[in-house]
Amino acid sequence: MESPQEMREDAATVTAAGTLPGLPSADRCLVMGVVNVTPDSFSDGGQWYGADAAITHGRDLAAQGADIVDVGGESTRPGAQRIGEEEELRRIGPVVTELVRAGLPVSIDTMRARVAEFALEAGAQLVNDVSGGLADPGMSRLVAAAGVPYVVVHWRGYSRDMYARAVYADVVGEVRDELARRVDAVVHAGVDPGRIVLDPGLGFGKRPEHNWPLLTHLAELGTLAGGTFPVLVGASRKRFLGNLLAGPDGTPRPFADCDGATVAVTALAAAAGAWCVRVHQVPPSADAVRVATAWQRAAGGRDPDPPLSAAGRP
Ligand code: PMM
Repeated sequence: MESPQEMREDAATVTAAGTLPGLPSADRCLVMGVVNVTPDSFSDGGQWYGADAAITHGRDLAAQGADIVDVGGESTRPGAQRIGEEEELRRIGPVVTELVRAGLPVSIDTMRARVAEFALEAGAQLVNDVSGGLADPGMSRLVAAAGVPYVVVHWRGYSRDMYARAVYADVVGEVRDELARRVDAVVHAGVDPGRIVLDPGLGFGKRPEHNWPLLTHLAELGTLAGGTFPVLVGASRKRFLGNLLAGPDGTPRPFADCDGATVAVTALAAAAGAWCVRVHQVPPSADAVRVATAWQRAAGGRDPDPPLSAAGRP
């Protein structure tokens, strides 16, 4: 049997090929559109709370160019209290079912194995676990058995008090080491390393100043013990962007006015080789990915593939 390190080296091959099973080809950075079926997410709280509104929103995001729609029923904003499993299932159930039925690649954003199981049975193609498998020991086993791609996010604990754990001497090194430990754990539980995506977990147990070095070291974060993993970046509308764009009196820019900054991060992350960006506003980030891809090709960093329009982007 291969060691986790050997398996990670195999993963490098999968990443180089650019495709994860069941998901669109990654010959460019993918765009994941966010469908928060919550009354209280910081970034779009309540806007898509009802099932009908969320389903329409998911379809709209896909029509606008989202490669994947990420459905979540539990807010992870700083200070958020957890909701019950039944409530989470009630929120995401009809939305996942209908978006899958509409033929869209659906990702389930949950820390709970039972919620992920429901979504996978309904046809979701990816599990996005902001706890990186720490919140529910059943999650890795479920993902292993299902054989689906798994986003392992860096996380140090629940949102209600996550800033208490936001203490780093070397944020890039610590996040990388902690992600490596999570990869070892989930691979040990049976997850195929070729299906793992890593995510630095911007804002999760991180203060604004911690997110910037993570963004500027994406390649380092995705390279563990000789293997390279695809990296997902979730910067959209996060508080560190609002802080960056604060007014002269120091008042942070409201989240909905941070989409320009989000697009800038998309372009930079895509040019740095991110596998996917998770965003609320799809069209400008889809455009930014096209700019970054053209930029990389002109710089010799990507194969001169056909234009994205020929690869399925509207
Ligand atoms: N951030 C949020 C929720 N889910 N998933 C991944 N993989 N990465 C993230 O950074 C991430 C996530 C919180 O943001 P939201 O409330 O705007 O959805």
